[in-house]
This record gives sequence, C-alpha cells and structure tokens, in this order.
Amino acid sequence: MLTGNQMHHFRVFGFVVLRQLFSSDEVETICTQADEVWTEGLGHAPAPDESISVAPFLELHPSLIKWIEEDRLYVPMTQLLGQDMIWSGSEGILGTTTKRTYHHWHADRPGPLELGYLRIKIMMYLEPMRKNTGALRVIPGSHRSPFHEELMAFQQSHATEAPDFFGVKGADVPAYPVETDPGDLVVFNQNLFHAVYGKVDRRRYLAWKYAARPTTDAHLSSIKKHSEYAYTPHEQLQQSDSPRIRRLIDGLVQWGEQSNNL
Ligand SMILES: O=C(O)CCC(=O)C(=O)O
Repeated sequence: MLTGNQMHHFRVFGFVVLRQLFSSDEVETICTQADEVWTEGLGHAPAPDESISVAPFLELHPSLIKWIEEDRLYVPMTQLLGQDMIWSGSEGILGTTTKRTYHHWHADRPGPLELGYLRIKIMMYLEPMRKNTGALRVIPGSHRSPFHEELMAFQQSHATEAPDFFGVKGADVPAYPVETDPGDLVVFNQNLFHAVYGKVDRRRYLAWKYAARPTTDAHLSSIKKHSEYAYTPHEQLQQSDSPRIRRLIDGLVQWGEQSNNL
C-alpha cells in the first residue's frame, strides 16, 4: 500500500521507487523462472553475450503470472489508477537487444495529447543498477505540462545517431538516476522523460504495465497506436477465473474492435 507521501511523489515527480518490495528469496526464484522463459524463447540457455526481448513475459510462466495481481503490486496500482484499471502487458528483457550502451531521452507516451491519460510502467532490474552502469534516469516532473512539451525536442532527436539535448550530451542532461538493487521496483508515469546510459552486458529486467480504464475515443486510439497488444490479452489471462484478472482485462477485446473503426 502506498503512503500519502509516495502518492504525492508519484503525482508530482512522475515516479516512485518501492524499495525491497520483494525479498531476496523471491528475487532468486523470479530470476530462475525468468531465465526459464528466456531459455525457452532462445531455444537454449542464454550465452553471456546473448540478448532477447520477450513480451508478454509474466503471462508465459505459470509461477510468474501471479505477480500481475499480487497485493504488493496490485494494491498500489489501484491507488494510482483506480479500482477499474486495466492490464497493458509485461516485458522481460535479457541483455541489450540494440547492442547500444544507451537509450537516449524519450517518453514512452510522448506529446501533449497523451498527458491526460495515465499509464504506468513498473521496472524490476535483476542486477544492481547504478548511475553510470545502466540505471534508469528520469527527469522529475517531465510528465506534466508545460515542462513535458518543452522537452519534446528530446523525443524528436532521441533516435538519431548523435543527438544533442539542448547543447549537452544525453548523459549530461540534468536528471535523477534511479539506482536500484534487485527487489526494488521503479514505478513511473509513461509520459515521463527517461533514459539509460552505461548499460553493461549482464542486464535483465522485468516490466509490468497497467493503465487507467480508457474513457474516450482518444484513449482507445492512443492504446491502438502505442500498445495495440493490450487489446489481445494472453490466453492465460483470458482463461483465468481470478476476479482481479477478469477485471484487469475486462473490455480490452471489445475496445480493440471498436478502435479499428476510429
Ligand atoms: O533499458 C532500460 O532500462 C529502460 C528501457 C526504456 O527506456 C523503456 O522501456 O522505455
């Protein structure tokens, strides 16, 4: 359960860190199970320099899937997104699929039209992350207008070969490095500008994504544009009789059809 201070932190800065939400035993078990999913995906045990990105991820393992609706994640998400929030998918990333040591400044849901619709991503890194070795960096408050719009030039340049961010290198942009140890969760608003610098080879993370229930055609179109996969929840979720899972996926398939006509 989030405290009032944590809720304020999330609302004002656009992120909150939940320290040691998982015990070391749980982290160890999650690592083993995650490695099983990556092994299955690759068809063999991952070599040290191999990378793979799997989405959806938690849905693929009979023991990982429970973390979607487990109290320690589910309850804070309902506090931020409402009891009628929806599921928006999961990811499991091993290594660095781009082969780049950086991921320049961007927001996952960028632009003024995206700001009114809250979507959240939760990251759990399975290795310790420090500022210069791949920790997620965030620009606190950049999920809010007009700061968000003032940073939109970053979005345009982030995919270019040698971008410059208001005349400085990406790694030198004023920001907060979210240093974590396994078991910590980083919860962030997907409108928030974030980046990573100094990725090292052995790097694994899991991501959970939840969103507020869409209430307008603009929300439906935005889901279609940025996360169309959310409209086809994994069959393990569709077959689930857990009330929480049923509520998380309620409406998704119909909205997917509706969004085709927008
Ligand atoms: O690689 C990471 O740690 C962060 C990836 C990222 O920026 C994203 O998922 O939007």
